[in-house]
Amino acid sequence: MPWPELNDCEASRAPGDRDLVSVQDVTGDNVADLLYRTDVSGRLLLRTGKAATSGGGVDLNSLGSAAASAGGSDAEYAASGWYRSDVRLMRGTPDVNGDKIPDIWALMADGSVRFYPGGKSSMGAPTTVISTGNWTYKQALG
Ligand SMILES: [Ca+2]
Ligand SMILES: [Ca+2]
Repeated sequence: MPWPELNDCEASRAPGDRDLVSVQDVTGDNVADLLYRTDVSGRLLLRTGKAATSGGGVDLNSLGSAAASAGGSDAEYAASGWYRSDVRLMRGTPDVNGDKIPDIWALMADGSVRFYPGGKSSMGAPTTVISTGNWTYKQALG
């Protein structure tokens, strides 16, 4: 899903080069974070949310721009291999493997499906759950 609305201080980026992966607490502080893909560099980036000052939950403004986030900038969550030409479809889910950190299912360009275990600051090593070629023509994931 292209995400042209995402406000960011890096104004040189063209709209539509980002895909939302998930809005869940990745870092473990019970405040939602924003995980997204940038097709500019084929990476996953993590924007950490700030707690709302009243009423609980996340301060939505902290997810609106890198500068307003808890970390003050978007952190690299996965360093490479996440171009749209690498990972055709992906779906961030709540925790699957029992460590309380959200995970990702990914449909690769070769038609395989991988499970990526999330970490608090970086993506873990994947497990291939459906082998090459089997899901080549799937149009949606999840
Ligand atoms: Ca968090
Ligand atoms: Ca997990």
